[in-house]
Amino acid sequence: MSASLPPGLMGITDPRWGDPVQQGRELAQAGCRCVQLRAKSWSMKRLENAAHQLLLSLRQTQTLLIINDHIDIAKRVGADGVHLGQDDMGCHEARLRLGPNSVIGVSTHNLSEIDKAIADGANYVGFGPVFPTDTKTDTHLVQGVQQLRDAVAQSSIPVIAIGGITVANVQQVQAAGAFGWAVISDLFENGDPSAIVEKFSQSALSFRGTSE
Ligand code: TZP
Ligand code: MG
Repeated sequence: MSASLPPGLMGITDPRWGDPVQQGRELAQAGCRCVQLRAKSWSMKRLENAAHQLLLSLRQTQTLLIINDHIDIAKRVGADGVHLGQDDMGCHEARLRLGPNSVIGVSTHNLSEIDKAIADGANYVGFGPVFPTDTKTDTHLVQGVQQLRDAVAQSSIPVIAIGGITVANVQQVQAAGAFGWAVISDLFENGDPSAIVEKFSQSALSFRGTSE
């Protein structure tokens, strides 16, 4: 499938709050058009199985499935793309393995990582953490909104903000020019992901209304 990245919310699964397949399905049903399957502690076999099941469901709502870390799983199940950290397989090699139609995203924390991701053929960069987060403790220093603004200005490809993004602060991320926002805990920690997806959608709509 040749897919293009939708703007707005990228919902990321997390087994801390339940079954990632169910999480992905619920996000898609609620209107989230891009789901990243992330389950760091899971075996390859379990993750591949989950990716396969989730993809079948997401196809029904034309929702993109991005696989965190695992190019081979993305390729085998026919997912739309992968998200790679700085310590994962390089984007250039991933592009050779996945071909031109896959969506490849790379986590970045500074302008030189953004330049490299672009040169290596990434379709988008993740940038963050924009705000403090408890979800990923080995992550870099908090970047803040001004750094996000600089990243957006520098990047010729979409910038997806990540790290501590909530319904309460997403308008700052939108105002900084981010193409999208990748979210974990705000979606799941209060037990009603559908309601939160709806709030993120409303926020994007009202931001567009005020910025036009
Ligand atoms: N990469 C940088 S911060 C982060 C990742 C995966 C965690 C984002 O999770 P949350 O709960 O939305 O802050
Ligand atoms: Mg990774």
